[in-house]
Amino acid sequence: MSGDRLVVKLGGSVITDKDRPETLDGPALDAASDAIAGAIADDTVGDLVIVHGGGSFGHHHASEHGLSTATGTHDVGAVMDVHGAMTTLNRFVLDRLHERGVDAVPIHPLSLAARPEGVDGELALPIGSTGTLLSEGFVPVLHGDGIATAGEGVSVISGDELVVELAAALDADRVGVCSTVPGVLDDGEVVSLIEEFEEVADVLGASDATDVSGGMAAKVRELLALDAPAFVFGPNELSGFLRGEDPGTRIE
Ligand code: IP8
Repeated sequence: MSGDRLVVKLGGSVITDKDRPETLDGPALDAASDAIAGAIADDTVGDLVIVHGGGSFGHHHASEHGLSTATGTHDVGAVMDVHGAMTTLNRFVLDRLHERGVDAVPIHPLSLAARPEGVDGELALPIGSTGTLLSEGFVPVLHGDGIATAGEGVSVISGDELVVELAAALDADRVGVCSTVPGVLDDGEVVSLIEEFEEVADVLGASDATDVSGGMAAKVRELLALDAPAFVFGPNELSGFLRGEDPGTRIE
């Protein structure tokens, strides 16, 4: 057993059909759940925290209501649309993991996190529940969500930002971002290592479907800020990452 502490993001575009509102990609979620359950059963993972993105659940509702990481709302209906869709998706993820014997427990960021100084201020994310669940042998599963934001009501927090915050606060050994692409691409080729944002600024295009939190460029920026190495890889590589391989693009 590697004993590594891992934080893994399942991209919303991986586990949902991002172009059709509130549509799960069942086979993709099954495959990701198989990879996670298999690695846990084989004892190749130490501690594991999972974060999933919004895909066609959160992003669809956030964009309908004009919500993003920079713009919030005081409309409780809008808050519930976004949060409700994300808890529905979270439930799907939990169910598939439970079916495979993974002791996954939900943590909903709307109930936990805040931006007490507004959209540009620090993220306040208490990690006592995540850390304690981890040490008690559970697999915490967080997700992109609404977040209480001073001056804005409720804005959006992306799974990527949660991954970065959790990895730093929980002293993760490795971070994995499972995306629809096999890594950060330059002219169709996977960039093997990124150490500076400027190295890849030109090749990081905008996301191709509704994404209110910034696509690949924002992901890379946030992952560069971490001490632990981060890897961006495609769905087929999830199992390898969980078993200690270094797939896709390494960001550090
Ligand atoms: O898909 C955003 O999370 P992401 C979640 O990780 C919402 O950017 C609520 C749109």
